[in-house]
Amino acid sequence: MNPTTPTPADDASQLAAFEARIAAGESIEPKDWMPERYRKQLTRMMSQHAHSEIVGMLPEGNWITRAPSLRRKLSLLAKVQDEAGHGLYIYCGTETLGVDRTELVDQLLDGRAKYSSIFNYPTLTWADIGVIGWLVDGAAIVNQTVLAKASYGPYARAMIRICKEENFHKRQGYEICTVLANGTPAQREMLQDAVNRFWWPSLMMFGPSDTNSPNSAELLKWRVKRKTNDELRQRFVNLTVPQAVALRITLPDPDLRLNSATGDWEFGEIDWSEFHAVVRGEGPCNRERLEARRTAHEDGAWVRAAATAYAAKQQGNGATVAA
Ligand code: FAQ
Repeated sequence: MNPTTPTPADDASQLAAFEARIAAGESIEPKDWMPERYRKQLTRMMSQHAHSEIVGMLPEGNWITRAPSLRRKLSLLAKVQDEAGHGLYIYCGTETLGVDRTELVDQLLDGRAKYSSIFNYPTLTWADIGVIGWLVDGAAIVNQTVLAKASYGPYARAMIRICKEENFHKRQGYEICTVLANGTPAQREMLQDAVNRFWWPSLMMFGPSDTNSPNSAELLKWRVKRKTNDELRQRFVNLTVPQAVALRITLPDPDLRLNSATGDWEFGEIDWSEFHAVVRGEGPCNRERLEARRTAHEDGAWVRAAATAYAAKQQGNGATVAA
């Protein structure tokens, strides 16, 4: 046997030591030993997350040229730019697991990779921009605040930084909603329509119900996830209902009611057939989103070529390549 090949006994003891570290709340770092499944699960989840941030620029990017004032345009530009930064940051984190970013981007562009279902819905009015900040960033914060305690160090640290920016995004979105809610009847109507369209897709961001979530058990065992999909979804609903009440906006769910015994806002059944259709690529904008990413990738080829040539030239000169 090759002396570097771990024996089954080595594997078992390495696995036990790894799981003891997780149980003790230690952070796993890139050079630490980790089971192949842990590496695979993290690569899957982190790359999907990075793709979501990048594709997530498109629905809001659609409104940059049509923002109703210079102030709104500046903050929307900054927000969309932040999402690009989050995507690149998480791609870097994924690379610490030994995978090449080019391969991850290829998986996105040829349709093999998943990204969040929410970004396959269109942004039809300016109110959608407020509602995305309020609900979509709001949901992302609920999910990512918990991921900031994930067992994999680079991912957890990325989440801490990203959540700070997402909080700002949520506030700018909610502020847009507040202005519309206190505006003309037409503005209130536009806001209500946006909430009607984005409420259920926002709940779907948390993934399938716990009884139908094949990855959860492993991710919870290894403390990548610290809460289940349904627990986070419920937390989001509990936090959001009072915010809708403050806006005097109706959430489009006749079954929504407070359970005074548990303190939870109980909600109606999610349309899982819609969720699965969007994840399969059959949502209203899946095709358009991928097409936009492919075009952007092709248009950016000269930038990648120039950066590579510049790096090679600097190395040839013995100079340090700028990060
Ligand atoms: N859309 O077994 P589970 C943002 C897939 S960032 C599409 O429960 P898991 C910031 C799932 O991948 C939003 N696919 O999976 C922003 C799996 O497929 P696979 C993204 C979904 O991993 C704001 C299958 O279903 N955030 O919004 C979705 O345990 C504004 C079975 O599901 C993250 O990625 C979905 N909604 O739990 C940007 C956070 N849900 O790979 C711009 C990190 C599930 O087995 C503007 N990720 N699937 O073929 C997570 O927390 C988890 O991965 C979940 C899914 C909770 C998303």
